[in-house]
Amino acid sequence: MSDFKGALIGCGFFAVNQMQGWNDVKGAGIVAICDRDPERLKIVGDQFGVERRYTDAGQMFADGGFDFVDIATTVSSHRALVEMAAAHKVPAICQKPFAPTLADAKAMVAACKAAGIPLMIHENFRWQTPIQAVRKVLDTGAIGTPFWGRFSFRSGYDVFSGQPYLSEGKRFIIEDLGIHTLDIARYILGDVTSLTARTRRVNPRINGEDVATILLDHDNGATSIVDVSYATKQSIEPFPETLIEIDGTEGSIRLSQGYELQVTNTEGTVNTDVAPTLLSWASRPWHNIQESVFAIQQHWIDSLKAGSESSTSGTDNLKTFALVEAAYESADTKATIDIGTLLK
Ligand code: NAD
Ligand code: 89V
Repeated sequence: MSDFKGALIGCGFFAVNQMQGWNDVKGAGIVAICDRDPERLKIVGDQFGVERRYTDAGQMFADGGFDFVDIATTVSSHRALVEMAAAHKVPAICQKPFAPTLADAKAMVAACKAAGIPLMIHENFRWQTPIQAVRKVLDTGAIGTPFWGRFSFRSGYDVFSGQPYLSEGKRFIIEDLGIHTLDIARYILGDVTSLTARTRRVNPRINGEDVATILLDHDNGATSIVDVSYATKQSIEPFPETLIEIDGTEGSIRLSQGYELQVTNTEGTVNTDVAPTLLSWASRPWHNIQESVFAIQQHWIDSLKAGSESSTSGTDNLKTFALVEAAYESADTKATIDIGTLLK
């Protein structure tokens, strides 16, 4: 039997990827699942052969018998469920977006700290193979010191068919997708001091913004642009690729559509294929995201074993979530937002 026993709450659209990921993770397995919708509970329970099934998370925690909980519900339930995990001293993974507000997210981090349990936000995009490849190039020093970047996700893909709730909220692309792109910008160029944003809604059938352009000032003096759109029709649909441009003092990096990585410096140009692996259970075009689900879940187990903080811990992810809050505030007020003030 696996070393670490997990319980998963929320058996919806994305949780199926997480369950597949847990099957592949070394040293862990899911022993109990919960969904308040009995139909989803049955579908996922039958597909993955999990016998312990609950419609009430409180009852599942009361029964116990697991070492960590994986919260895969939508955002409105995140705070209550993470606080429930803290009350039972059960280490927790919580899906992005962290919480409805930054104040909620701060309270969740404080509750986990007080309980002495690790909290990781399931911010998987930095774990994608092409993003890891860009990070590795920077770490070799091949392009010197980066001073400028662009992190771009422009698509016309119909995300609403799989996730209909995305068309309903007052907030859309920054909270749901831009949150990943902002996290990648932090992962690649470091923490952010201030931010300016502009948004648009192009699709008249949704409530939130579907286009955002965000200017970031990083701690190290670098400047970057995060631009995201679900209103961009192109000849070859790039979903769900994040495209990256980085300029450094000694060279440049370009991550282009089709998972092509190009590194240029005084020694010349090197092109590398950084396409993600198509896991046995994965399907295109989602395989990039699906592989990163496995990777972040393996990282969680490795971190639990080592007693080390995860890469996207609650504390770390507050700094990404603050950028989401700042982007909405900046788009509303047209002001440049100081991130340090938000994080106080
Ligand atoms: P979904 O609506 O399909 O599934 C959520 C499930 O949670 C539903 O079955 C619902 O009944 C259940 N649920 C909600 N509150 C509950 C509670 N208190 N107790 C028990 N069950 C509860 O949503 P989804 O599309 O699977 O998204 C879930 C989360 O995953 C969202 O936060 C979303 O942003 C995130 N997501 C992340 C990625 C990624 O790449 N990281 C991709 C897609 C979705
Ligand atoms: O991350 C998400 O929640 C998804 C997707 C990757 C499609 O944007 O909505």
